Amino acid sequence: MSLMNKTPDRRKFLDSLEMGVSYFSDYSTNFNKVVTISHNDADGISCLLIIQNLLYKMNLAYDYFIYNRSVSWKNYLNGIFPKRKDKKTAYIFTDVGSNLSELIPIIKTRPEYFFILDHHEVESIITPDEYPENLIFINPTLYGFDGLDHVAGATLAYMFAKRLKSSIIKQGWLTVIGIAGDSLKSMDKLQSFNKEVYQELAMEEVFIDKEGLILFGSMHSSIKNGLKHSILPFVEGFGGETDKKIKKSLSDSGIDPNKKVIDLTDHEINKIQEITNLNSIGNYAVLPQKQGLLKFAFEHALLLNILCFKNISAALSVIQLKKVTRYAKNVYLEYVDSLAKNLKILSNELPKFETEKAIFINVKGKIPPSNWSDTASFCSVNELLDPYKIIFLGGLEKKSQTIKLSIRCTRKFLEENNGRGVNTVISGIKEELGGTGGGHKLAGGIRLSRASYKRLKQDVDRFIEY
Ligand SMILES: [Mn+2]
Repeated sequence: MSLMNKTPDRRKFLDSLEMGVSYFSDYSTNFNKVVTISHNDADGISCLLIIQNLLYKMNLAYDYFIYNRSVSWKNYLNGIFPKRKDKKTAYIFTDVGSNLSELIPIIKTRPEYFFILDHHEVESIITPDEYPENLIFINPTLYGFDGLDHVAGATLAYMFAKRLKSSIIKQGWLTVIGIAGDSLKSMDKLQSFNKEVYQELAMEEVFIDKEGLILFGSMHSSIKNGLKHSILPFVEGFGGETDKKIKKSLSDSGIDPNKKVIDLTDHEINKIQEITNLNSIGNYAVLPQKQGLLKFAFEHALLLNILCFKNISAALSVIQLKKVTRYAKNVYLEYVDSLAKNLKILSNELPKFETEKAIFINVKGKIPPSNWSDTASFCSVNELLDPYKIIFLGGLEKKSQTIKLSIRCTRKFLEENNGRGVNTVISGIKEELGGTGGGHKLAGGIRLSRASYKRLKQDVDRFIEY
């Protein structure tokens, strides 16, 4: 079953949103406390702050937790629920909570109300008329919207909050961070609710929408660093190269290597396009109340995503700061520097095993395992390899003696394969070859024994075509 070809039903989705909003509004006078549970990424943290601002405006006491999906919902919530059941507490889940086959059995046994605002595809065959009465489930993917292209978690949280307190518009910059973090494209390419909310917030001047050369990952920096550290697009021939080489190319074309990316003139941009084959003019969001790296929505979101894995409390603090800390900035620079270098390695020197539908890349010893997943993701969004093939990137993991693979495909691949994406392929592999793993349409991962890996390589097209 593919939701991709379904035309979104806007009316039905908005009805369900309004219904959820009026439930929350009606019951809120009975709530002593509202607990938000959100996802550990930029979008999730943006959602959390939007909801906390809402609860503050509604004079409701609040608390929060971050869920990183490393344990089951049952184990996670057991650690959160108080011993004494309290009807007067409500729970709001944002950017998580669509795993209904796990959640509904838990929610059924609880006296509290649960509001779930999520944009991930629903993992359950339970139909809405079977939801327990204390669950209010708002998810645009149920009505044919695409959770990646049409509506970010923060867009949904904002639409919910704005209907309860319209002054939440002032915190709309949080929504822009969520959108930038989840959509991985320039802002002129937004669609549906993401686009509508983005335009509304630009009109309200809570952020500034600008057009220019897109070098995401390094919009805050000089053109020299921009070409070197841009991860979207990755600039072949410049990304991950030495300063000396980049400076020379720029100087030879009469461009000051130290000029800021955002200050480049049209003439200079043209020159850069000539020497790089870059074709990335687009729109980006600037947050005027912030400074340096944090001024730029994509870079701000990327920093949050990096910190969510390294140091979650630093992520929660950075989003509330005007200026980036030295610690966070160093973490960020180290990240984009190594990611750009990895993308360079990937786009030229590595041996690949290719079939009609798949590309296997063994990066063991070339790229550290902690970077495999992000390298695979940005390899895919940048289409560094054939976009009509699935990428299997990984190698032997020493401690487990298993083959660990990050698996990615592009939108183009999905269109060619009737919406059969990474998660479907992983399910098929697990069924026949064993192993552990999972994912969504565009991204996922699996661990296999060496013998299974060998069989997978021989038979991969069959798993993909089914
Ligand atoms: Mn999200």
